[in-house]
Amino acid sequence: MERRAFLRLGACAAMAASRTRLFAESNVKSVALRIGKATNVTMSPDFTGLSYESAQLAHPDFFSSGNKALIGMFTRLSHRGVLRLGGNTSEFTRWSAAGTTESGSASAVNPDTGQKEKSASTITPKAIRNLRGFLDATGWHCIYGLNLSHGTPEQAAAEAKFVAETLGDKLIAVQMGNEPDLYFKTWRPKDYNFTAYLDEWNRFAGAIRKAVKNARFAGPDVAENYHWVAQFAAQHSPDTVMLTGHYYAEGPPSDPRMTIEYLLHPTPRLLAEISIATQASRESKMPFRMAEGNCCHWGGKPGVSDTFASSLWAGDYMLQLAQAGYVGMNLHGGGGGVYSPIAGDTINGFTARPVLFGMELANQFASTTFLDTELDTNGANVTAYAAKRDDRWLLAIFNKDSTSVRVGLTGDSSRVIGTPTRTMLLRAPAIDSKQGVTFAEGRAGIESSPDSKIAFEMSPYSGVLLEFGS
Ligand code: BDP
Repeated sequence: MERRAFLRLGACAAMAASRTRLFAESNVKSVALRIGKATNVTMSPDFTGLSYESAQLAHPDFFSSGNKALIGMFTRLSHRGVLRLGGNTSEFTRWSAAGTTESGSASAVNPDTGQKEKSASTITPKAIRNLRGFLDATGWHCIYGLNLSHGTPEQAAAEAKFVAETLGDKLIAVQMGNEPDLYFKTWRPKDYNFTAYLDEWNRFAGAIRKAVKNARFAGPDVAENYHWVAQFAAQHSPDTVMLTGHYYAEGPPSDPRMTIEYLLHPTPRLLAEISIATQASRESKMPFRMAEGNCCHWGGKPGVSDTFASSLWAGDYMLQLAQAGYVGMNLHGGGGGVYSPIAGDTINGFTARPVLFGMELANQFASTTFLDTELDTNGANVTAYAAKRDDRWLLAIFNKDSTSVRVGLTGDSSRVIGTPTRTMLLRAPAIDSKQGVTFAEGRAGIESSPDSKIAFEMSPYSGVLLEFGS
């Protein structure tokens, strides 16, 4: 006998009462999702990543095997992620083979919002040895940023040599420079262009190749000029193993247009960047990684980047990039930054910020192969992703709309009928909640019906992960 599985997925307990009322008023948009065949896109096992300022290394106890609390946060997110070190402060770090680290400053470094030299920016061998211990303890790998704008090829080569020898196969690649496409605004002449950058890059790469056996590079780590990615890909040398670029969904925080609503709607800029990045990646056969980004640049916007909206944004954004064929992405953070996925320091401990919960949801798709989907949103702000791994089927849906939606699965959905083996809900008391965000096993009230379709209801502003199969 055929059955209809009818699931009710609530965004939160607080919404339960109003949900009934909303449904009674038929204020529910019907959304139709058709799941098709497997694509050739697999989400890489180490897709999930975090990005920190290089200046964080000036506090060697932060990324160390002794920082159990931070190791716990990283492994909760993923057992195989990528830690990218860079940011504005990587343009000021100094390698000191004999040096001692500076003291007297806080142990956690916020996302950097300026272009000035920071007081603590000396990186010593101890920091790199400790970093190796941290990577071993977490199972994570590393992309390491070198100072291109204020350093010399010789300094970069000495630092890269120690980093490569110490991190071994934990090092994916080194990068030279952070957002060099914006150098023309700061420490280079106004006419600084890709050719000038490539010239510098080649001088640094040449020195590093002499010092480091089997050196591996990634780049160009641009802020926004993705044409540089295409140019870099076309010029790449065999030891360049990855293309990189950044993405901040909105900003600056002072702009009143930068709101939760803005964050939750797709932007043409993102689609344009994805198109250039994936084309460059296909043509050069090099993977592309979004190496640094988050919801709002200049450190994030309070009331947006630190709310539940950032959870829905992060989960949806990650799966969008994975489905497009990116090899990974790193959300930027650190210390008390507004958008930091993990906030805190070695003295006060660490806490999960809303954005981390969305990342946790998306990370469930690691190593799965995406399935074709067709979504008739009926005007609702909803996105959906389906994937499979062996005999497990995953479905993630984000209702970024202020109304409830009823999702009906149609077409080739026979694989995901019946009771999900796991139902995980991404929810919070409200879209602008800073506390009370959870990504946890939820209750799904299942009703049966005589056709083989699944339908379920989602509350406004909620996410769900359904798993089917063994
Ligand atoms: C990027 C920088 C990073 C900043 C971030 C921001 O690379 O260091 O923290 O912007 O402004 O451009 O939030």
